[in-house]
Amino acid sequence: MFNQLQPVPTDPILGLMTEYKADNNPKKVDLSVGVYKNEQGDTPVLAAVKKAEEYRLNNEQSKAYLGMAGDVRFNEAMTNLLFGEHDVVKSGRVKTAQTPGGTGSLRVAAEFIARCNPTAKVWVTNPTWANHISIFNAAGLQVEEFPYFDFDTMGLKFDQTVETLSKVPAGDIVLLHACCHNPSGMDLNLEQWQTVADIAKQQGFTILIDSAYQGFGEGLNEDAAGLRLLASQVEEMIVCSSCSKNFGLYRDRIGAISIIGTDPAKAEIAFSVALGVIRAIYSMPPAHGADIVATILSSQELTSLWHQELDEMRTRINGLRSFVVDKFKEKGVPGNFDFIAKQNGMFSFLGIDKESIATLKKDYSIYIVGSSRVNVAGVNDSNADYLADALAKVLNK
Ligand code: PLP
Ligand code: TYF
Repeated sequence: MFNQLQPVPTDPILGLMTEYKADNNPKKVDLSVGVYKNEQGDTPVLAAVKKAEEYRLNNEQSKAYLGMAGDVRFNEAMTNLLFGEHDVVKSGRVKTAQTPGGTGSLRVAAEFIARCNPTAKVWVTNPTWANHISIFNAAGLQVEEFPYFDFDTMGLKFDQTVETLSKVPAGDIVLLHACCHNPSGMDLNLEQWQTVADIAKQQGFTILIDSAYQGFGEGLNEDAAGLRLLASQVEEMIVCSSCSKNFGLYRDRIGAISIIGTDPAKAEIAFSVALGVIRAIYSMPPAHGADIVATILSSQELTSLWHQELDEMRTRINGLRSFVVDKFKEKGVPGNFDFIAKQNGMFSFLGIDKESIATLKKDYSIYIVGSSRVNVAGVNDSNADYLADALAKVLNK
């Protein structure tokens, strides 16, 4: 039965992560996978997380099953983190379930959408996180792209975004990144979010928001402003969120799916369908990550420690963005990279060709995703000169 199988290529980003680990060059630089790194190039466990884990170790009462929706304290805390004091929360129109990571949340959303409308098309930004396409295809849904990032200007092509979205029919899904767009770093401004809301109301399609970097762009509330604006204006919406980056809980696999319905009763029905999906995939999520997040968010002391640590990560990334632009200028890297300082989150495209990316890996052990996406957080004081010199040499050839 297995003999007719063909090998599946590894995820190109995670493949690079493995290659980087195996590289013995002491000068190696990892700008590939989207994991935050500090000045030392490490991804340490946050202090707030360590404290919450200590508390858990001493106070955990039971390992009995959690239930399909997961940890109710976590679900409430995540709802508040995403929506704040929003009408959809006060009116009981939003229901949240804990999921295994943002990926698990997207997978549940995909199956949920397939149950709502098996012929729904899912419209994603061109480009988007490659896993989006695999996840929706895996649920049997067709994925279509709408124009988003413009490699000529390294900005948005919003006119074309509007043109395409204006033709998307009711019954289809439009997937937007809440903030820190992966892979381009280009986000919508509030005026553009409003335009999307107007088109969604006019056309009747359903919005799905992927919020994987809340707090990494401008701040926790600022990064949720777009999704909150939409939630005020549309009747139904899905939000998939992840605690991998902002709580640094990557391998603990913790995220959430939030479903907004037209009224509390409809939200409850939709939620029951999502729980049915969860039951048939993994029955219920693992407890650890949710307990850590819930413990942090229910303690003033731990919340303020977490805010400090999140601010530190965001400030470092934003500082690095200008630092990299200046460093590239100083070292004579050909081209104008000013756009990097204007983008959000960990990622930007360098806009360099595939051959140069391959040379950077082969000759300099500098790891960049094939699309030219770099994780800015991989840069630090010790590798910036090496990186900029290598880029100048390779690109000036
Ligand atoms: N969505 C986007 C845009 C991402 O970049 C990621 C990255 O990891 C995820 C979702 C999924 O995150 P998780 O690791 O929580 O599954
Ligand atoms: O885009 C990234 O680098 C992160 C991490 O299959 C990631 O989102 C990459 C690939 C993948 C899972 C996570």
